[in-house]
Amino acid sequence: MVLPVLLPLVPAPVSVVIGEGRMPLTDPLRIIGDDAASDQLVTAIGHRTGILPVRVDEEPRPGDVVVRIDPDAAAEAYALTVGEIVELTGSANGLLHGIRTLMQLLADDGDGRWTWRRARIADAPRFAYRGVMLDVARRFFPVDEVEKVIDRIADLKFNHLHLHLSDDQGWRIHIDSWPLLSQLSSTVSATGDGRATGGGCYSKDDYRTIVSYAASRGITIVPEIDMPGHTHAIGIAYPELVEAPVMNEHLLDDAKRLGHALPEAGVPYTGWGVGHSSLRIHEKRTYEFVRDVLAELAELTPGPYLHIGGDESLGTSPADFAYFIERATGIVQELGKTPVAWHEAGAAEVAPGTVGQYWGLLAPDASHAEHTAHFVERGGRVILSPSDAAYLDMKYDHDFPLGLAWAGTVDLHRAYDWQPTALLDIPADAVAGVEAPLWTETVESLDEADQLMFPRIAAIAEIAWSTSDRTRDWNDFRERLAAQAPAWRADGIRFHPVPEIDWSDR
Ligand code: TNX
Repeated sequence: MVLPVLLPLVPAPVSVVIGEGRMPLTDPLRIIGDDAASDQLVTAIGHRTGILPVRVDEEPRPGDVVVRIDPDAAAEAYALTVGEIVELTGSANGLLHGIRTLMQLLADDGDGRWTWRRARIADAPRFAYRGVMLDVARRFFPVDEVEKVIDRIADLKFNHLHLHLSDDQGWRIHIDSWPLLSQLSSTVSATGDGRATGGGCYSKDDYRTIVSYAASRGITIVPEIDMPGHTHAIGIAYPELVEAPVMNEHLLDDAKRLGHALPEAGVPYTGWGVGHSSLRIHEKRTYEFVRDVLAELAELTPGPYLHIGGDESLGTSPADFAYFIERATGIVQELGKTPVAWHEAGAAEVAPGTVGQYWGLLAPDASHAEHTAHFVERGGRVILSPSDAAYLDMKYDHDFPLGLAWAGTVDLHRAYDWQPTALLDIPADAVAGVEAPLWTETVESLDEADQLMFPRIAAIAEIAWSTSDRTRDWNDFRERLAAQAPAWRADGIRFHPVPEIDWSDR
């Protein structure tokens, strides 16, 4: 099904009735209703148009915007009518989504004249989990940049931000009970050519700031401590927790080709190799560490999830890996949180209800599919991050200067054209949702992150939010997406102007 006339909305809403003509924004523009949502709408309109709306508490009159909580609305649902008045109702988070839709209905008619496109919209998400992952371990993003990423993804109706807080190259969150991590394990970030730059680490207050900023935008933070592999940085502060690096062929080849240094115990690592590090699986102290770290993170994190990593643990034997994963997911559960782990962890008897994150290909390798399905057998659900479609760090094409290409190149069409419930042989209701990870080995700035994220992140947003697989339409999406360019430019988003889209100037 293709919408008969297009409204420039991304992700596409569940139902749209397009009205006749446009309604001019009044001056002053009056906003009546719910505080949290109205305040954000005031800021957004002011920023975009230069018209600063006023909040009033009066009976609505033509031209006003009315924003009201509907106690009966489903979790993230909203209804929006742009007629003689603009009327938005929904759940608390539904109102936030409605505001973003309303902002996409703003049209610049030239000469400083702003109008609303008239429409009646009813909307709610397809998947409850719609995520983006930011790798702050390879390249540290300070709080203000994380907030900008939160704004960007909230505008596309994502509701989870997964922070990859630790990896071989750095540890990015202060832990009171293991204080050397923030002092010694966070001193460098990797750069695009494997050199080191200044690193960084979130204090607990920084992290709380991120959590509450995200919450005010309807976004839940999912913290990840990657274990038992990807743990080289831990060994810089606490050598007794980590085995000596074990080289693998791929790492050696890459290091040679790229001119990167090899991992060396106790020395910060800035290469891109994976699979060389492992926690010491049979030391009692390892589990004191895991418990302390996860307990402090659980205490800081109001959201339900703690991600324990579990990917690419090539330096850990399969038996040790399985033993570790069982214990670590069990610890998360004892702390009252839901464990999340990359799909390899499905080789183990994960704690019941553990969520698996699939990062294999669109054509799944049999063992990846099997490991992922095991989470479902254990009563958990699955987050889909197919690397050859949803990975934001894959190059658009081989000439693109940023990103990697180990999963192939991912142009916009490829990011858009896949079907979450057809990917693995698991029941449709076992799919919790979709997540687009941005790994940052090649990323040195927010501008560079933008170029990799945008516009592909909008394709993933639509897959996660909009209707069923059948009703998605590429050409329709292309037109709606083209219309986002002016707002993205106004927000300072350095999107990559992919040739598949005829980008709009206005
Ligand atoms: C694989 S995907 C990784 C990361 C790398 C990424 C680069 C996954 C769970 N692990 O360690 O950063 O490839 O694309």
